[in-house]
Amino acid sequence: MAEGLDLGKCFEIINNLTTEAGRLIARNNETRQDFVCKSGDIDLVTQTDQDVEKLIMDGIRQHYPDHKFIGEEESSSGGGVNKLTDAPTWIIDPVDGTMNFVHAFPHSCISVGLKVNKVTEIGIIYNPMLEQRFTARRGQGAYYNGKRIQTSGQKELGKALVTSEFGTSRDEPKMLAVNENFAKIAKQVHGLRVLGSAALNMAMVALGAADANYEMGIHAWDVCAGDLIVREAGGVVIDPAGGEFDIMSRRVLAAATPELAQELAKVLTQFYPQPRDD
Ligand code: LIP
Repeated sequence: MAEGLDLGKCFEIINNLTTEAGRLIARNNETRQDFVCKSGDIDLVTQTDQDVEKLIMDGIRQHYPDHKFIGEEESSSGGGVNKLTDAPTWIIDPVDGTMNFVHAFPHSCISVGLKVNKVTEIGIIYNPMLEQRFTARRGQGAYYNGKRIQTSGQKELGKALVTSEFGTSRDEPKMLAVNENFAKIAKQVHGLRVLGSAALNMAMVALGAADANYEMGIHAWDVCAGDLIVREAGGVVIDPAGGEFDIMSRRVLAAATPELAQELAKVLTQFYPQPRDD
């Protein structure tokens, strides 16, 4: 199914689709957005989330009717998360940082990754409010607005700027781990930042603007593009306990270097979100 797939053409198509979708997001971000609550009172969705996901899926289907999708809003509409197979699969968060979007706080983005044979070949993270476009193709480096980027190379936790999130659920076991980690990490690093977008947090690591990111509670669509972009910028993406990254586990740790990743993993209180995405 994937033999002979022109990944250069795929990249061009998704790049253009994210530009078109970005115009829709930026236009709708000028005012506060109406929203609906999904799994809880801080897990929001807007009509723009729905419209962007449909725009991207319809645009891809015009070229590749047999490609598969794992989209945040489609996955939340009752059918659950589609199973990831070897088929070319587009993993889409139409508006990552929907809470920011609702408040017209300009740190939201479209995050799209393409997996073929379960290997991520393309990643795009695009914040249209601030014209921040992060892109990567496997083996071809990571780029910010067309300029090659690389991680900071930071190896020491004590000198690291770390990003993480409170997340979009308030369930007690998760919040205990989140708060314990914030309290611990804040005492051991240069600084802790909460952007409100998992994908943009990872993009900051790729840019060298942050040195590490961790989060337990995210979904595959939050991290698919960021995983590739960080690695193509010379960073590492692992499980927050120090093992191999598992995109369906709802857990991620991205860092500028393996040394920093392992140092951070050693201090984190672990939380294992359920259900997984698979
Ligand atoms: C959100 C992320 C946020 C994370 C949440 C959620 P959404 O994505 O942007 O950083 O903490 O768990 O995944 O729901 O806005 O697309």
